[in-house]
Amino acid sequence: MDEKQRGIVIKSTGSRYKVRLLSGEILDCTLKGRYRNRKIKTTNPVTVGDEVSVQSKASGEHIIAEIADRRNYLVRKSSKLSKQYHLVAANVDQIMLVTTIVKPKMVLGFIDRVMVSAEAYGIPVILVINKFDLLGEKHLSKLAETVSIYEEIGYACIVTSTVTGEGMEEVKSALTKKRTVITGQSGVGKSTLINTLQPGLDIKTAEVSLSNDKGRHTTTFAEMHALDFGGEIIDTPGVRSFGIADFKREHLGHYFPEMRDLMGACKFNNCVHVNEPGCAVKAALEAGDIAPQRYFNYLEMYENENVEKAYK
Ligand SMILES: Nc1nc2c(ncn2[C@@H]2O[C@H](COP(=O)(O)OP(=O)(O)OP(=O)(O)O)[C@@H](O)[C@H]2O)c(=O)[nH]1
Ligand SMILES: [Mg+2]
Ligand SMILES: [Zn+2]
Repeated sequence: MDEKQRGIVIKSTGSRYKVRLLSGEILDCTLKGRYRNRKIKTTNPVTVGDEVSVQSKASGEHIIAEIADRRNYLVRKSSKLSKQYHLVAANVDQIMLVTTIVKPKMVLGFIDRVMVSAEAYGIPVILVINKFDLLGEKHLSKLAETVSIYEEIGYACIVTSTVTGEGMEEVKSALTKKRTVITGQSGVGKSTLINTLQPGLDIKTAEVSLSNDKGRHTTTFAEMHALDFGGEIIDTPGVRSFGIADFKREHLGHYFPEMRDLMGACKFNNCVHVNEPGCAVKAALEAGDIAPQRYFNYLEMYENENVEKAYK
C-alpha cells in the first residue's frame, strides 16, 4: 500500500522538489499531475516552505499529493511584462532584507519596494546592511541616515560584516526559532551570511564583478537551511523587489507605517496624499516627520501603479 507522510518543501528546482519529512528524512519528489494554485496565477505551483503530503510508491517514487493552504507567501513577477507570478517562498515568519551601501551600490527605492510588499502580506522585515568593512568615512552618513529612517518607523536594523563578524550575534538572535526568508539584490552577501551563521553548509558565493558593480545571480534556486541554534533560513536568488498579487494603488499608503499612522487625519477619507488639500501626510512631510525619500518612493510607486520595478 502507498504510504502518505507530511513534510515541508526545502528546495524546488522546476520539476523536482526536496521535501523534509517530520522525521527529518529528506525525499526527492515530483508533483502529481498538473497542480494549480486556486487563488493566484503562478508559474510554479509549489514553493519552498510549502507544507505537503507525500505519497511513496512501492516503486520507490515519491509524489507530492497535496499542498496545504499557505499562511503567507511572497511572489515576484515571472517576467517584466507578464501578469503571472512566481512564488518565492511560503509560510515564513519574517523577511531578512539584506542591502549594502557599496558593492553593490544601494539602489534607490529598493528597500521601500520590498518593505511595501512585506507590509501588504503582513510579514515583519529585518533590515540588514552588510559589508560594513567596506565603508569609508564618506559612506558613514549614508549608513546613519538609512538606519535612522527605518528604525524611526519601526523596523529593526542590523549593520553587519561577514569579514569582521560585526553584527553577527544580533543577526543570530533575530533568526533564532524563526523561519526567515533572506532577500536582497544579487551580490549583497545573502549566501555568505548564511555560510557564516551556519558553518559547514558551503553554499556557493561569488564576487561582485568589478566592471559593473553587480552580483551574478550565484544562487539560482531558493533553498531552506536548518540553523543549529534553532530556526531555519531560506536563501533565495537576488531580486530587485517582490510584487503584490492584488495591488491597488489606493491602498499603497497602508503599506507605509508612518502614513498608516496618520490614517484618518487627512481631510478626505479617501486621500491618497498626492494633491489633496488638508493632507496630514503632506503636513507631516513638511514638518520633517516623514522622510522625504520615503515619500518620494511612495509617489514613484503610486504613479507607476506598481511596486515591482523591472529587475535585471
Ligand atoms: N567585503 C565584504 N564582502 C562580503 C561581505 N559579505 C559577503 N561578501 C562578498 O560579496 C560577494 C557576494 O556574496 P554572495 O553571498 O554570493 O551574494 P548573494 O547575495 O548570495 O548573491 P546572489 O546569490 O547572486 O543573490 C562575495 O564575494 C562575498 O565574499 C562582507 O560583509 N564584506
Ligand atoms: Mg546567493
Ligand atoms: Zn493625505
